[in-house]
Amino acid sequence: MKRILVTGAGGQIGVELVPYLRSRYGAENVLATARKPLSGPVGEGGPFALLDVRDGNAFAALAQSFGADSILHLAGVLSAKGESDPRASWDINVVGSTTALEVARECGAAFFFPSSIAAFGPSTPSKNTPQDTIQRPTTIYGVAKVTLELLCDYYHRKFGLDTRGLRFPGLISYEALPGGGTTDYAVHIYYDAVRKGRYTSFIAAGTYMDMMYMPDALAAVVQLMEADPSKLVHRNAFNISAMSFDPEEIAGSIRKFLPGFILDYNVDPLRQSIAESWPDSLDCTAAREEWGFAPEYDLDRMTEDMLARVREKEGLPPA
Ligand code: AKB
Repeated sequence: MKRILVTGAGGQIGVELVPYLRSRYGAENVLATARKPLSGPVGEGGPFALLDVRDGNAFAALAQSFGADSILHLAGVLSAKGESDPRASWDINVVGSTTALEVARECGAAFFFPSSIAAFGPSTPSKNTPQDTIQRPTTIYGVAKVTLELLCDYYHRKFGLDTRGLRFPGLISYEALPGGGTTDYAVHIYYDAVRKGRYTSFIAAGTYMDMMYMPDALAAVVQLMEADPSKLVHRNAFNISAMSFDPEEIAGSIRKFLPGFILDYNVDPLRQSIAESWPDSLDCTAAREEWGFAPEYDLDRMTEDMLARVREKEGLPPA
């Protein structure tokens, strides 16, 4: 990657990925785009442009004038939010993404997109979910992710486009809050632990989902994009995960650092049913073998860092 265009730069991943890329590839070589103006490191730390990803002409003109050799297409609507307006979710997640694929084809740019554990459904084997398996998701978000995975395969086979993707698990981070996802509880729990010493979970005890700390996710994107293309068998998206836990286990990890922490439940039926339709744990062998995926954070190491970072953000002294 030398000239990188990032869409959806104001989202949970974008606000961290853009500065990470700028520190590696040079600020001037990473063009951040979003639908709304952004302040801070993303909007002000390097080139920035307004872009609605559904506007193919504007998108192509921007990619061409910047000389993009890589398009990292992050713009999207998350799982739970998608269910409140499936049509709008489709519009952004599929129409916007097919536009992004076409722009990448016109520019001869490599194309990255974040797929998700949402690309699986209730008929997928839920434990140690294989890389290649049944994908019949029940959310509009998941249907869009499968569509994009298939399109990435198609564009690679038909046009030789350099497509690469990651099936992200729940991502835990402290720079920007996720919005409208099912795994969001695993971020909120840290904020409430620091602010109130307690958290009410909208996901039930015993519900396992794959998760990963943001520094590992950022490293994975760069590692995959820099991987030797001849080693990549999968051009749709790779299973990746660093840990799998339920609300009780993350609470247990928090109690190692905040012994009085209290967890109770007020389960949200929509997000609970989505969570139950997703895998409990992914098999990441293909990612390890094809491009060397190796996350560094386990649950306790992540918890220690998250609690410290959230305290800092809240203006509290170190514990
Ligand atoms: C969501 O919960 O919607 C996302 C995801 C797993 O794709 N975090």
